Amino acid sequence: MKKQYIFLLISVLSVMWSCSTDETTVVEEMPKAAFTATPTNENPNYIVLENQSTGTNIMSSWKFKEDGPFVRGSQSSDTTYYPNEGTYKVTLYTGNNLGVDTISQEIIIEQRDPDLPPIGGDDAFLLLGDFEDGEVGDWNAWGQDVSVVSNPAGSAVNSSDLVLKMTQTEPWQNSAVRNIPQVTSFATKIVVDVYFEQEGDLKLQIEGDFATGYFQSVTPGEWVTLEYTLEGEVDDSTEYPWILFQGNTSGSYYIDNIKYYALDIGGDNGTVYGDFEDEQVGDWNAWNQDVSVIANPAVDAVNSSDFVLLMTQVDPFSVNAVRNGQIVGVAADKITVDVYFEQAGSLKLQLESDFETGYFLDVEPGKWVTLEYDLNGQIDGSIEYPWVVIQGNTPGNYYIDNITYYEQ
Ligand SMILES: [Ca+2]
Ligand SMILES: [Ca+2]
Repeated sequence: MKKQYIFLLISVLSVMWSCSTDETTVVEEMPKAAFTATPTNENPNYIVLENQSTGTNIMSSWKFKEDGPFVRGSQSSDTTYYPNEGTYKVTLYTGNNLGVDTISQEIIIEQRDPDLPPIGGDDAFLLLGDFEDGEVGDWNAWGQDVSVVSNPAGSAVNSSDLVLKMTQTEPWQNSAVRNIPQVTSFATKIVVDVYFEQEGDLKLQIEGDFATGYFQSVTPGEWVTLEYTLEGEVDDSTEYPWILFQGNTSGSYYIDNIKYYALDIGGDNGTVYGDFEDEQVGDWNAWNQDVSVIANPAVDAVNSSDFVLLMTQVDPFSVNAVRNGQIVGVAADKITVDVYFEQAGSLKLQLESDFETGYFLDVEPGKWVTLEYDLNGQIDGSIEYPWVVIQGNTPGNYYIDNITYYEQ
């Protein structure tokens, strides 16, 4: 893979330089790659790279990480951004029609960018249900005897007003099920408060297969907090169609404060549904259009990542990024998308099946911008939202990245 990149780079460079060679004999100087790397004063996670290469008619490309893509560099300075601590190998490739020279430096980043929210910390969870609005919300996907009631036994563990009740006299009778696929390999745990009238176990099941599941025994007559550890349990190639709780108890049971913890959830609770760093289109080409993952065409502070999703198009709306499945719930706050347009236009986000619907935001071309689609109060629990469709009303190609869903 790496060799192919280098071969491609050299081929492209030779074609470009052979075009500029003229008949007169010019004394040409071999390319010599050189650069300095200095953190900015404002933020040490931003590194200024001064290109000090020499040679005749040189062109330069960077790799900001050992396994990163080639990024076209300027002959003066470029800035790169490393949000996380670590050691990164930066390589500069400088070439002309006499050849290519390379030089590398290791950059040590001492700490995660302090301006970013913490990753995977104790506050980094998605609240999937606290029922304080009096609504069952997404939690009764199977239409069973599930309702929101007053907390039967307020205590230090759960002092909140409202909780979800499964009314039953036989084990397994009524389940709380949410069909939204939120479980990914980034998941670390699901935490839930539970109150059993009679002894039994609470099962958490995230796979489609009913033979699977995690059981924990519950002491009756008081609220207890259960932690289901999911670290290393979630496999990207398996589907996780729901989050399902079942009580193996002959009495009614109550649950509340369902929290989903994952390494990709920041302090502001966003869940990333596409960053393309694995170089895979993944779920984002449900309509088999001209959608591919490529190296970031314009690394900057807004989007410093290596890989992005490209929609190759010449007509507005001709190529869409589509992911099937309901992502948004009634607690939706917003979806944010980083987007790069070659030509001016607007980006449409469509969640309903009806093509008359959708949210349009204008996009300034030639740079990465972060768009925020405000969904607060826009999601109706009785409507189906079968997909996330992203369409560019621009005559040029467009690129998207970091598609993130936030709940309130
Ligand atoms: Ca509650
Ligand atoms: Ca990316």
